[in-house]
Amino acid sequence: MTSRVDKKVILSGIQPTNKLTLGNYLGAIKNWVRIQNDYDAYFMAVDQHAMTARQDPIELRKNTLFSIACYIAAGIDPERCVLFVQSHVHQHSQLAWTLNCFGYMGELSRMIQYKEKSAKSGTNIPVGIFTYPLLMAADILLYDTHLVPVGEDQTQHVELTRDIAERMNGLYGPDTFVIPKAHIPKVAARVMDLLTPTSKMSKSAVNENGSIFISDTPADIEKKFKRATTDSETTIRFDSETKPGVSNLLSIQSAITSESIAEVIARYDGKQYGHLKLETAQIVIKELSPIQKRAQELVDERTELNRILRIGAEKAQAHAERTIKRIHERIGYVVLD
Ligand code: AQP
Repeated sequence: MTSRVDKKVILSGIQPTNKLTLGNYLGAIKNWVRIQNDYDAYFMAVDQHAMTARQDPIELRKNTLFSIACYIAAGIDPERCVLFVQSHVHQHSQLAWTLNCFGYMGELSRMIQYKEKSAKSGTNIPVGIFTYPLLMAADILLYDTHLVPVGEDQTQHVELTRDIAERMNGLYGPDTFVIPKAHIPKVAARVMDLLTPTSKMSKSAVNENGSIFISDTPADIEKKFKRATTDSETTIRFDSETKPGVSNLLSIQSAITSESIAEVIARYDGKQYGHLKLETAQIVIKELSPIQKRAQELVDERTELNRILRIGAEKAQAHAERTIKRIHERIGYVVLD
């Protein structure tokens, strides 16, 4: 058997900005479950990243706990992986400050997400929206991460992390930081908004009817799929350019059942959009119901969840502290034994 130390380190996280969506589940969590045994895996709820937008404190706490509970309910094994909440490991902000001193204004201003998010923030743009890629770099570098599973929209941040790590390796020695790589999953499900299928399904969508939340009731899920935008044709075929709505429903089914798109389409020979919508809803309900139920039990009961979070924080802190000591020694801080 391969031990944790022989395996490559993989790290990923989701912001608990709202309730998790079917997009987070199919695009991230389901893939984490699939790969957790192949890597030394670190999975977290990145509550400090959520802070770049205003959060209701009660909701943020609730969403953070529910996120972790969903990871476990979906199949993340806290005994095998390091499962934790970002703010439980103070070394993330500690390393982020150091990286703030090595990242350049110019490279941060080129981040597409900064341009998009600052445009939404109006005139008072929090500094965190500008500097959060450095917190993300700290998240990654703290655990000597080799691979970071990310959506296409986050690859620029992994590139930035690599640039800063290489810069510091040049200054302080080649083994100061492990240079990470973006890991684009082989089965990369990209779930689109049900009402506006040209945009990705998002936790913070303006109209919640376009997003399926893991915590939605079966009745809500069915209602949302029934209202899903399709097109004026009647044939069920895959074309994300001209038929984004229908293609999204086919992709969702394929991501859950592991059938190819062609196999899903074959089941709809001679059937109508109504069948496709209803059956997609049923497949999603069947997949999410047990996760929802187990996650809610974990949150309601809390003792087990607290135990898992405490162990996760301790394991993460132990690794993070080793990295902090190494970096502090290299850059010239006084390190106490
Ligand atoms: N619609 C999606 N399809 C596939 N994957 C998705 N992910 C998010 N939405 C989809 C994946 O979930 C992980 C973490 O996402 P995040 O919440 O940290 O950030 P995000 O990508 O900005 O997600 P949201 O839902 O759009 O967040 P908000 O609304 O808070 O800005 C990533 O792996 C991402 O690819």
